Amino acid sequence: MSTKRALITGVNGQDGSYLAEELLERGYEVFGLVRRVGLEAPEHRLERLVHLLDRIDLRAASLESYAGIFNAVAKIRPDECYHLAAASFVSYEFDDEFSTLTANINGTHYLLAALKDLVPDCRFYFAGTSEMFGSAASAPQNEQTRFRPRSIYGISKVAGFELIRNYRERYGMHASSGILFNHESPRRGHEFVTRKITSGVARILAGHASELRLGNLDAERDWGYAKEYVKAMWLMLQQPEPDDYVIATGLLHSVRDFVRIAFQCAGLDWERYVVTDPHFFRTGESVALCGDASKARRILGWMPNKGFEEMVREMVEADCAALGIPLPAREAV
Ligand code: F7E
Repeated sequence: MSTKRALITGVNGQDGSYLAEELLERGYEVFGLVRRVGLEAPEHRLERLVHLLDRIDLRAASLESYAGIFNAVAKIRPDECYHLAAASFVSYEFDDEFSTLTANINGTHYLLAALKDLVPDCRFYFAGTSEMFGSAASAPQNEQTRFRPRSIYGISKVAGFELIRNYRERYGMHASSGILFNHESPRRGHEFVTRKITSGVARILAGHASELRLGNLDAERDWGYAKEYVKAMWLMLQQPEPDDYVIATGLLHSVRDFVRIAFQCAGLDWERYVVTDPHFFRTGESVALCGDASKARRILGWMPNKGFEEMVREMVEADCAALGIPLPAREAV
């Protein structure tokens, strides 16, 4: 059998870089779409891919241009396509609404339409999110739970999700959506709370900062480990039939829990350093969402393994190592 070709959008993000590694290990030929500026400054903009640059084939294309996507798909002719690129920070800024909606919905539509016309047998993965549930009326959330998004990002993802379902039903495409709850790792972007905390701990330990300013410490999330979540994406595309799956741990932790464990890993008392700052509070954010991934477990044989505390420690260790500081010996957290 010839080598399978996989195309990843958002390949330079947290999930994209782990997925590229996963697919390379499985013998795939991996292609990534990146913006032209990314190729111009790879050591800076493609930092999560530096160790893979000689093993993956990066092509410049903007998801805002149908022509660009069409040309890239025509040249690559992928067997599997993982659409991870999106404006993914859950911003509540009014100005961001327009660009988030346009980029996320059009980008998904352009890519699906190009695949349908050029390689209709290509299997497609769409990165859905728990933000689609928003203020869900029931918990835990599963594939039957009604979407009630509370952010523009969530709304854009519901639109993408419906595009996927329509292309699956109308054109018979093998197109699946993962409804992924929060997932973290040392490669998480610094704008998200977990990485903000672990890099903040490292900076305090190194003497580069004396405080960490955060928003709502009572906010709760179902936080999993990104490396495990990308395996679920691959599993979805190996199924005989396309479908939608919730991927989650089913466990809730608060931002305060995360903070306490992260500081404890560094031998610090969090209450001496953390300052709550109204600037980082969100109005009308999603309720504490908690996923029920029993369908993924039953059909894909997928389940989360890494524990919450172990993940927090890995992130703190990585941020400390990047600053060249050893972490105090492990104590029970
Ligand atoms: O916020 C609270 C904040 O920005 C988590 C994205 O991957 O997951 C992610 O979205 C919680 C929220 O992630 C700060 O209010 C407190 O309750 O890390 P986050 P998110 O908004 O949940 C979903 C599933 C996605 O799909 C998204 O793409 O933490 N929080 N203090 C804070 N959050 C931030 N960013 N900064 C703070 O200082």
